[in-house]
Amino acid sequence: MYYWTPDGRQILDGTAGLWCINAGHNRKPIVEAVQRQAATMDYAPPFQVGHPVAFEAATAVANVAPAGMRHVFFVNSGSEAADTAIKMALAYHRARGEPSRRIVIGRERGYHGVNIGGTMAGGIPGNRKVWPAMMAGVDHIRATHDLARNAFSKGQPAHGAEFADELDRLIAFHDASNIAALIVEPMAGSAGVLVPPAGYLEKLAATCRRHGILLIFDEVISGFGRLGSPFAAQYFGITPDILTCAKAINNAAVPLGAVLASDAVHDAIVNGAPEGAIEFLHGYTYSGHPLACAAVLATQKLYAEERLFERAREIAPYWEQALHSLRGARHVIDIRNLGLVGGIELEPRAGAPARRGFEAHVGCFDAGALVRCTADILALSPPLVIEKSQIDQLVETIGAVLQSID
Ligand code: PXG
Repeated sequence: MYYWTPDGRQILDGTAGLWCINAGHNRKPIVEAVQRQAATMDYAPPFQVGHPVAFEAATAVANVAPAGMRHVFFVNSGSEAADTAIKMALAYHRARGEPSRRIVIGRERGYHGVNIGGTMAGGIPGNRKVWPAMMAGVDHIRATHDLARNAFSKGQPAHGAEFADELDRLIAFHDASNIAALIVEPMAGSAGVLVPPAGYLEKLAATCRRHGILLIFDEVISGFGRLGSPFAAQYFGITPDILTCAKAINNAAVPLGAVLASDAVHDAIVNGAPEGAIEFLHGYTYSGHPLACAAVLATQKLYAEERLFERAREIAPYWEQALHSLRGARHVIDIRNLGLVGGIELEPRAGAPARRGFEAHVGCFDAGALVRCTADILALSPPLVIEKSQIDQLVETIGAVLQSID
């Protein structure tokens, strides 16, 4: 649960590194699995040949995947997963004889990494403005943030299912025959912890299905227990067509991401290729890297043995109540939570947006706790092994720091 600074101070990790160390730091079974693998087989090519550890890791991921999503494509990061998912969606429509379906719809404030597809489908203006229109044909639905109606919601906010109607507007505008996919984080993380309103994701999924648009869930943050279930897809009871993940897949021990595909997506692409041809011309030198895959196996085993996803679910009510005890604290204009995720939105300082959030981040670090800040929102996502006393420490630290800054 801790980092130590070079001068020996202990820092409580309130962010699981960067939403990724779900089992806690330096877990022995994972460390040893990576060491063993490095000494057994350092590398093998993923083109034309394969190796057993990659297949075992794919099976381990498929075993916790939403029903019907048993096809796993390994990449090296969440960004590569997003771009791979987008290419997969276009390949699917082409294989089925609908090559006009090329537009990808994202959401404002969405984050899908920093490669070309993810940058364009993402909805963070600062991340896009230097590279406008690198990928033709993206559009965005609005974000669901609605402080006026939903401030201090516990869990899913009550208001805002109608934000999903934005998708109907874009379908009417572009025509469904030109739209390949909708990509969203089921719970938006990086841009400030935006929890989907009740009924919103259900509406998006139904609209996609009705119009033959693939639904891509970016579960790079929400995957592997963050919400108390293997994926957000199971938490919300909504199965996408394509799902991206990374980070906690192997406790971030070695870089790895994955794209999961439904049978329909897999079969259309693979069965649609001429006999003997390469089905999906895409892949990386390090896809299925043995060290990363060994870490997947050890991590998934640890999650199961220690029931860490259930643990997250069990401790989530305590987490919620502790976070919301900060209601009324200085500068706080909203608190939101889901699973083991928390967002604390601060009133921006007049004329200096993002400054107060950054000072809170630095103040917490000086006081022995690591919290993320994204503009004036503090984002929390502790390892799933956090104890109640550590939740108290985190919340008390934040409360004291907010009191101390202007
Ligand atoms: N999708 C989502 C939903 C993410 O959160 C990525 C894709 C990209 O993953 P890679 O592995 O390429 O970084 C992410 C990454 C933050 C923060 O401040 C979050 C991420 C990265 C950097 C900062 O919350 N998530």
